[in-house]
Amino acid sequence: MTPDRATQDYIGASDAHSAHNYHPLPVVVATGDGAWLTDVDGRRYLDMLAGYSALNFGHGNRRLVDAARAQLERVTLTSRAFHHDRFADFCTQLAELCGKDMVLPMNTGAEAVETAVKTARKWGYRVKGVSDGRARIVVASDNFHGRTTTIVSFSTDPEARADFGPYTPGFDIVPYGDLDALRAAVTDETVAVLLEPIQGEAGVLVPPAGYLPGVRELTRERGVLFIADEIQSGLGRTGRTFACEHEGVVPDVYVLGKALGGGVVPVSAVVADRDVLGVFRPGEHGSTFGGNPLACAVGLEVIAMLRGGEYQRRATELGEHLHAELGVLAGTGKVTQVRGRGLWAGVDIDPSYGTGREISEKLMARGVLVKDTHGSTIRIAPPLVIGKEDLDWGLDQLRAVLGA
Ligand code: IF1
Repeated sequence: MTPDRATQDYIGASDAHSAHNYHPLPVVVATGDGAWLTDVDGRRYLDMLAGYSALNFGHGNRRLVDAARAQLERVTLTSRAFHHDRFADFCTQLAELCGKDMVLPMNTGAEAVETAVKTARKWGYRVKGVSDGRARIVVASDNFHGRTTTIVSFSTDPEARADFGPYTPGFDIVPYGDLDALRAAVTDETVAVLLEPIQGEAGVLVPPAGYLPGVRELTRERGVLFIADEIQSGLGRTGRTFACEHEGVVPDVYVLGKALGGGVVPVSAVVADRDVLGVFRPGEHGSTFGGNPLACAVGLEVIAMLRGGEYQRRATELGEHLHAELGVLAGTGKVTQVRGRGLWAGVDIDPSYGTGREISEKLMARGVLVKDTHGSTIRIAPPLVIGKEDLDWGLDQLRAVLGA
């Protein structure tokens, strides 16, 4: 595929003076509206990635843009040195959405995961009574929790981890979905189990039924915090507010990000009860931007939208349709496996059709944007506002690429 002039110029300019820590598809987006993007050459694309679920409510969502604009005209940043008048509502309403007592707002997902790690350690020393410096956290293989030096220390992906040591100690890695392995890894010095309720980067991996309830029971028995990284799985994507809900599980700590900022600003948070988040005293943790007025205004609108349940319903209904259609493709053998929940799918393509990257490029040529992950897997996660006809059109393009 040969991108035309404007696209080529943009990509050349981008490559010249930016670090090459990404290899984006050769599309240069200029504008967005709902589930659709338009590039600098005027071509339209259906966005079936939605910023890895940061754009659950679509591009240019009217309610979110209006909330942001109104707050832009008032005040955008105070730092936490002063109070501001959107903070209390944001924390109260997010805590209520999660059924918890307290919120600690940050900005990116990785910062929220770091915050959860610090919370668990401090809770371990001050509440559980673990000896100083001994706290351990159990995590899963093939996890993705972000890119800080501590977080990549417990990654099992060489690409994410190699050459970034020395690594932060204190983490034990067990196979995802294996309750016996988890049970064997928990000791009296374990302060937390940190998991994605559905693993995103691993290929939208749903754990075996009963796993999350098993983790809940085990952590409760052993006096260990269950931290659910719902940064990607949460806030409507799977058809529920939280992916944990599908298994009737309530973790001790929710880690949220992505869609919490409505695709407008980075907003993340750790949400837990007072016996956990109450461990922090002034000066022990924070961020210049965390909980800023603009972030709170947008986050408040996101929470209000989730409270209605309409997006969760759409994710359930469209998700059933998506998975039914992908199931038919799987029947042909051109797709070897489909995983996921709600409007979220990891689709393993028969490798004879090419790598995930090659399939993504072919879809792009037909006006559909997705992102590959390991091998010949593509993930499908359109904005929850996508129309059924548009979703069907996107699936038609996938069928066409596979000659089905
Ligand atoms: C990139 C993956 C998705 C996450 C979970 C924390 C974070 C993420 C469950 C950190 C971030 C992103 C980051 C993005 C690609 C993307 C991703 F392929 F890398 F794994 F979505 F599947 N917990 N996920 O999924 O959040 O600090 O980025 O705000 O390019 O690194 P962040």
